[in-house]
Amino acid sequence: MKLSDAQIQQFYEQGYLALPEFWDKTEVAAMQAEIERFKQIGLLRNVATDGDGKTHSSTKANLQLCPMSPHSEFYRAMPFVPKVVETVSQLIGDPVVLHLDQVFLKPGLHGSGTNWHQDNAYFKIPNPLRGTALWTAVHDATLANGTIHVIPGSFRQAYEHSRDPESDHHIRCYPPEDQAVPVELPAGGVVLFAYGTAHCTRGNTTAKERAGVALHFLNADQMQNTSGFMAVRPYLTGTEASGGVNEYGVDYARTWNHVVSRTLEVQSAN
Ligand SMILES: O=C(O)CCC(=O)C(=O)O
Repeated sequence: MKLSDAQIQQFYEQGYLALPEFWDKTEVAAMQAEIERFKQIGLLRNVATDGDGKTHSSTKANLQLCPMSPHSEFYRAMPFVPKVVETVSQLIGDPVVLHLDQVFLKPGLHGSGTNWHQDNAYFKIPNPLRGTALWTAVHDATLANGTIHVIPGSFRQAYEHSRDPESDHHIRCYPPEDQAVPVELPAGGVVLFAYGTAHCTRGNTTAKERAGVALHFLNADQMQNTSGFMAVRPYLTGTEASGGVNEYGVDYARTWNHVVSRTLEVQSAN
């Protein structure tokens, strides 16, 4: 997707950019179907705790799968989609490398949020604007169901992080919450936020579940010393990019529409 100069400037100055119309209805249906399959086969893990960072909560649920790509052709293919690659490349520059993929699902009424953090507290890249998440609202993401919140401009400061007692493995920070901006999105909308941008999600107070899929990308010049969450880190632009052929033997950049159709067919047959 070609971005305007104003959109690129917004990312550089505020550290985030929302694109409410990104994925179409069929793509969103396939995302939902694949997450339903994850649920059915028990791949989503509740990372919410009772507040001691260890004992899993009996009343709250923050269901996570990280990474998704080893379990799903659909999510393996998603980062290679040309509109993803073009959008990310305009914000962090080439060569773009996929760093991580994950999903969080908040069940209705007892879905809990993911506390404030900067992704760069995990990833530690030298320039926190040269890595970005692309967070997709798999269902409509609203204030009531705890959509993502960001703190504009927060990439300029690295906040201190400590163990998050409400999660069994996350860390969190305590940024100035009065500066937080909620990003409401229709299903299929995305928000890109730099690795340095402080963000969180809130609890889901509605009866319907809500999922968010995050793909994380960095510029290859930032790769040294980054922690290795994924065994495979495909190049998405530059001379080493192959649309997925080098890593998976499939040109996902060209066959995305087939992957989407196949995903929907498999789920409707079950
Ligand atoms: O969707 C969520 O709950 C959190 C997503 C997130 O924090 C991230 O991708 O870094």
